[in-house]
Amino acid sequence: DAADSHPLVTHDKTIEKESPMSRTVRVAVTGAAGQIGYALLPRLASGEVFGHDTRVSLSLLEITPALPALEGVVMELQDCAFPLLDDIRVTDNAEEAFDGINWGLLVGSKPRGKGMERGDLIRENGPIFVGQGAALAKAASDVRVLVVGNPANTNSLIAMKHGVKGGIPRERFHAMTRLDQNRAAAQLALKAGVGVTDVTNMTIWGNHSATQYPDAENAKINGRPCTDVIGHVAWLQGEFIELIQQRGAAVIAARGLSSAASAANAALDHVRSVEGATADGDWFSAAIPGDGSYGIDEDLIFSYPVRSDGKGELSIVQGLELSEFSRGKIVSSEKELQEERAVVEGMF
Ligand code: NAX
Repeated sequence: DAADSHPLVTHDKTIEKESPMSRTVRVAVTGAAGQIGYALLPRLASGEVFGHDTRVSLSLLEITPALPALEGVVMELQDCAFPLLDDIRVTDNAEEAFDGINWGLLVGSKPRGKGMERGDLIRENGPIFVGQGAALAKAASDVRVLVVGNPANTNSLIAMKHGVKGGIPRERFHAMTRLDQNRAAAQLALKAGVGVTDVTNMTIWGNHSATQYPDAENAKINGRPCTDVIGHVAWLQGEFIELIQQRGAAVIAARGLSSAASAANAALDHVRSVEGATADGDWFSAAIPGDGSYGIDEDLIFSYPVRSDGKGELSIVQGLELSEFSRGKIVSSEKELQEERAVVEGMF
């Protein structure tokens, strides 16, 4: 039975089997009326993520004032007449939104206001993830959670602290660094004059912030060390890293709005990478709870090189060589995450 072989839905009571060939994955998206939501939802409903034999049921969470705008998005989703789209639930109640979900894509949060420090943003948005973590603990069990809303790593840590109280394994809480991975791979491909799929083993270490470390030393281009192919160490250690760290700001400066299409695309890549088995020898980047690997503080949601077994279980790639330069970068991102955690510790 195809439904029984799906890694995420086997034991979930909410899965409705309509025919031996069809199963339903229930996905919640928060901040669904925002700009990432707008880019994300049609693609989720199209079947490109869970496959063309999987029905998708959407559960959309917004704050009350944004519900009218969300109604418009729902109209458009209906007007796409997606063959695989089942029901669409719309609510401003997190527990209702998360009832029986298999994936929670937590996109909604408040944007950083003018002159706002990172610490202020953390304090502002933390309570959202306290409430949503608690709602997940009550309403969902066989769930995987991807936090996109910034500061994503620390928001995910908060949600995890509350989610585990309801029995959700800590490993199920992720934060998105896939956009950073994609940005880094694309820039390396441009520099080397190759296709983007020729770049593999692209790691983002640490925080989804300006301290993140895009690791060219362990990346490969057509199976060869990226450092050999590109050669230009000063560029790899300088301009390249800065380009990736500052890419979000560059998009805002150019567009007047933050990355949305690429962020939505990355969220879908993340889900796909978790669901499918990782190709031999490769890995992807995701911020996940630590396990002491590379001596990094376990009690953080930290971006690592990660592999999926195709059954939804992730593991951190072991044994990568880290130069002094790399270690320094990783430690500074770890420090930043520890400082962020200190700001929100009272919310756990
Ligand atoms: P928008 O401001 O367009 O949309 C956010 C939506 O969230 C709004 O509709 C708002 O009403 C809703 N919202 C606020 N509080 C909520 C709550 N408590 N429950 C449910 N919904 C709530 O922002 P958008 O451009 O879509 O970006 C969303 C988040 O993604 C932001 O925090 C942004 O910083 C973050 N990003 C993260 C990225 C990453 O790589 N991890 C990259 C892109 C993006 O910057």
